[in-house]
Amino acid sequence: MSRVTLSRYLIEETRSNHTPADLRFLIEVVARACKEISHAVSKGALGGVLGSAGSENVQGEVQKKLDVLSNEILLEANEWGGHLAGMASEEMDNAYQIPGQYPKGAYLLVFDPLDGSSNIDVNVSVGTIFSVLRCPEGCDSGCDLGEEAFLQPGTKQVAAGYAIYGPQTMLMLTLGNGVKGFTLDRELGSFVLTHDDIRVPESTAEFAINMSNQRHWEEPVKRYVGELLAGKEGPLGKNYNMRWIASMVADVHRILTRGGIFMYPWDAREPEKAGKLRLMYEANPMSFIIEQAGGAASNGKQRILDVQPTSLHQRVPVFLGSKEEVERIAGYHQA
Ligand code: AHM
Ligand code: MG
Repeated sequence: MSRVTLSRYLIEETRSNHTPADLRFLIEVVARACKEISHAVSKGALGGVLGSAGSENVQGEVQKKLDVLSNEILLEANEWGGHLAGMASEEMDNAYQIPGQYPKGAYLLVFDPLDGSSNIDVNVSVGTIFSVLRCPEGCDSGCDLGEEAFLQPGTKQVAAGYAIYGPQTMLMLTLGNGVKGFTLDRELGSFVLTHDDIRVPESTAEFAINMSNQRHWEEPVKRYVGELLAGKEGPLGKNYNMRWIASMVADVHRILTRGGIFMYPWDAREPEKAGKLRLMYEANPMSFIIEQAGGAASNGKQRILDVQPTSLHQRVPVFLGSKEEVERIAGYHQA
């Protein structure tokens, strides 16, 4: 049987009228940029790409050289093709304007160019997360694009995905009709469909959270994790295993593969911040993927995809993965 590459999959999606041709082109360009980032990540010390860039991003976090490089790769790959009205990135203060010499298109691209970047220097999986929105009417013409154009709830995403740079480089993608997984064939230079119709098991016995913050959590999270730790003897009546990679892409990828619940709750270390993870760059695209795979995603109080963003770099508590467990922790927030 012939192999289905990402390009062929996208062309078939266009033929069946599910994916407009310009969206197909956009996804192809993002995938090409991810290949380039994958290449840079894999060179490590040989490419001189490890370590800090000596700068900070808008959230006051130290930028790694690969954060900066990955951001540039995505901007350069996507600015000229005529499919975008603008871009926004976790690593940039403001929305990125498409340079005047290039045509503009109908979509907005939002990304975390290198998620989990604290893992780069220790050679643990990192990734690129992206989300595609439609540009509101009138914003794709000549005018400068403001932040407001991006402030759309996650339900408005037309596509989302992530690339994981691990033992294999993979691209996981949703166009709103399920989730497909593609593995990079390094000899061919193509992403090949290897995981059709990915489903998150409804129930699970595995959880992911940074336990070192336990004393700073709110009561519902303390209660829930306490019950998970109590195992068979506790109210949930079964033993749970724990994993925490500190790369959202890697933790979510495991959950898509074998189930589980991922949590990054609000905590009292920086009480004015709603959480650590960002709504637009991390929570929304991952929630879209997880829901499309049959899982659930909540901020404890509501479905993440329903949250109306008020600013580009907004943060949000995140509970996502197997439905049964996400519903349980959301229920504890209501109790
Ligand atoms: P980053 O986008 O700056 O890399 O931060 C996001 C990452 C997530 O990938 C991961 O889930 C989380 O931060 C880990 O945080 P912590 O180090 O607090 O456990
Ligand atoms: Mg991130």
